[in-house]
Amino acid sequence: MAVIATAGHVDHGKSSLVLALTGTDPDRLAEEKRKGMTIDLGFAHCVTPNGTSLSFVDVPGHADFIRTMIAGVSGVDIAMLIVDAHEGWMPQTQEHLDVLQLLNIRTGVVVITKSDKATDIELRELEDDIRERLTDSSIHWTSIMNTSVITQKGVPELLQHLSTLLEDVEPPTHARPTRLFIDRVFTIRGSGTVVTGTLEGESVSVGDVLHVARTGQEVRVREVQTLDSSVQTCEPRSRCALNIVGVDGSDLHRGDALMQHQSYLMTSVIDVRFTAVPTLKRPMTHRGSFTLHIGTNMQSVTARIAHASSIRPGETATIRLRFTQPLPLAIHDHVVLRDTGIDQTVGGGYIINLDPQGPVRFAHTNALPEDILQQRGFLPVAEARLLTGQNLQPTIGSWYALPSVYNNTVEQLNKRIDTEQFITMTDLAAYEQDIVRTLKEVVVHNGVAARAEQDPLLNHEYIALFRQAGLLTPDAASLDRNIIRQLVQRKILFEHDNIAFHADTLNDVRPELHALWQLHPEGFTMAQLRDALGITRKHALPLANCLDKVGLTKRNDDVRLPGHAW
Ligand SMILES: Nc1nc2c(ncn2[C@@H]2O[C@H](COP(=O)(O)OP(=O)(O)OP(=O)(O)O)[C@@H](O)[C@H]2O)c(=O)[nH]1
Ligand SMILES: [Mg+2]
Repeated sequence: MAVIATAGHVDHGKSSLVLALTGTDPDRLAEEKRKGMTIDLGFAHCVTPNGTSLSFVDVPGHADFIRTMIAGVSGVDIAMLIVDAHEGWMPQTQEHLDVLQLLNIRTGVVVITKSDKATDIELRELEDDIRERLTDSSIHWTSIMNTSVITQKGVPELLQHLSTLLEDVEPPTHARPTRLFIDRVFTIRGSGTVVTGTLEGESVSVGDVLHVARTGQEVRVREVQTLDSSVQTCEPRSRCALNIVGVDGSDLHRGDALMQHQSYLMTSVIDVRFTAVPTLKRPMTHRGSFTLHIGTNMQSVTARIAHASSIRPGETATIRLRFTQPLPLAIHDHVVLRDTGIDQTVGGGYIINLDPQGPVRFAHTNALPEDILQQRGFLPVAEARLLTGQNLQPTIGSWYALPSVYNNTVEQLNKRIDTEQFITMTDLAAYEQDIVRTLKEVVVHNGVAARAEQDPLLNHEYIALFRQAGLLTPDAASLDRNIIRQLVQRKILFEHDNIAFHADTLNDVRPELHALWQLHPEGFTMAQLRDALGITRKHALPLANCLDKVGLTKRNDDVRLPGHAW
């Protein structure tokens, strides 16, 4: 069930129209009643004579509350652009139209209100003016209707028209998991926390477990309401109130989001295919105090233009936006950018890359999965899915790579094993380890990969001996020096002062090293290493030297710092 949002200049009759349509005054705050002006979002719903349920979000028209307006219309399907018959098209009519278009709202109806205050000729002139202004609009404007809440003229017709529009609403082009950008939070005594918003993605049911995106807190849905009634399940793209357990109401606010666990990528850097609004007074540059609006969230951002120094009004380009608080995002999410310095909506568009890699001058101009994945080589398949929004299948193990990237790596590993004759597994990245096991005739034995027919040295008992010994390694001087030397040459063993360690043993102490640096960020001493591992000084010194050799540590006077292998 789609949601309908109002839009339009202050005092043009948005709230009065919602009241006339639904019987509910969306201005519920005392301050709103006193000032005769909408300050915060209002909500109302009704059932039309033919049985269709209509759900409205009423937004404020005053320029000071534009940020609230943007939060209110995000996620809705249908807009009612409201124009006062007497005042006609005004600045916020234009800015609200810009916002609706940037957020990719597909369908709308224009409503001329207060028709009781204008003559038929004036109304026709205004209709012509509006039609002209909307000629290039990206929104499908189905009708321009005249109403008056004084005479009730046009109100039943508008209700009828909205219900037919609802039937034609198309599902969103890009499927999403459940996400609820919160627009209201309140606490009901005895029931706990209630959050409301326009639901995206999939439905939410009683008993579902969701996560607060910002904090990762888990919440359980105790009750679901839509249109003021308790229901078992709330369908996407409708207004949704959730009574949730597991988080205090005071810990949540507008702009927070609930989502299914790890179903969106949390990021604070995005590339956006951005279009500057045609009414912008001068070209947009990266200089400006920008606020980014996504869903009901808004934050300060810095903007970098990818392939130019400025964007002229009406022009489209790729920009990179950085903000502070990571958000749960997907490609094709729509965003709006305002410059709070000049107090104007400068433009907006859709996300084409999340957490983009590399310098901004290499940013893409589209959201093609191949482009997104190309720069990333191998990555966990779960992450590849979040980045592209596609249900990709793993290439190897739990990894995903584009076929070209995968084939390249296979070729390189084959070459390497042919020239070096064997590869110590701990020298390889996790995805390479998975690939090596699949290479033709390659066997992995004692942590060493080699072609099956090869070198008996790789099966030498010393390898298993050192591997099993771990840190309590035997004195290499008492063993066959010739074999030890060859194993050291092949980087299966690492040796210092006749004490040798298997490569795997060195890698196995990663957690302890990590813990040591947590305690001693300035670097740990030999004594601290010895105590942490419970070994003798005789072993600690060679161990530290071998750790230096594999790059897990690096020496700095008397202490060890993280090496290049991290
Ligand atoms: N004559 C006449 N007055 C109307 C009509 N509709 C609204 N008004 C008056 O216009 C004024 C503003 O109406 P609102 O509904 O508060 O306007 P709004 O667009 O919601 O205003 P904001 O929310 O502050 O942007 C009120 O005094 C209404 O009584 C109408 O059809 N005819
Ligand atoms: Mg209002």
